Amino acid sequence: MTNRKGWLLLLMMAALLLAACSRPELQAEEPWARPAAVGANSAAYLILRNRGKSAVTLVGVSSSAATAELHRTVMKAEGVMGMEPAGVIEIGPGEEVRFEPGGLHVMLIGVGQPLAEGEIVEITFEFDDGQELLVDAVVRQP
Ligand SMILES: [Cu+2]
Repeated sequence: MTNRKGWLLLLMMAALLLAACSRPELQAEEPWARPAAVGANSAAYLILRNRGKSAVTLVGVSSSAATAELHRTVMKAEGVMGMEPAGVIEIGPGEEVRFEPGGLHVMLIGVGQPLAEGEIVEITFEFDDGQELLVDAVVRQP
């Protein structure tokens, strides 16, 4: 192999690595968010499916619409529902994690502008390796 071919190969590998930074192995299915008035809370839901060959670890979430947190709805006491931070969420290869009413959700705390049906809420999922996944959630009734 000539030196020039070696450099070309290196450049191509660097380009491939850059392309991998957007989490192509993750599929976001049916992302949606609840309508909300200004200052009120909303929540977003979706299914995150890992089509890759290794586990990914979700560590946080952010949104341009509101302060965002990963939450889990839990039974606090007999018949009393509450919610708590979901912590770190691992998605194994071939597995899916469902964010759905009554379970995991992306809490949107104090939306900056009204979320009306049909609008789009941008949500960024953050992973432990520094990569991110941007998802557009459609505002609709449950
Ligand atoms: Cu919540």
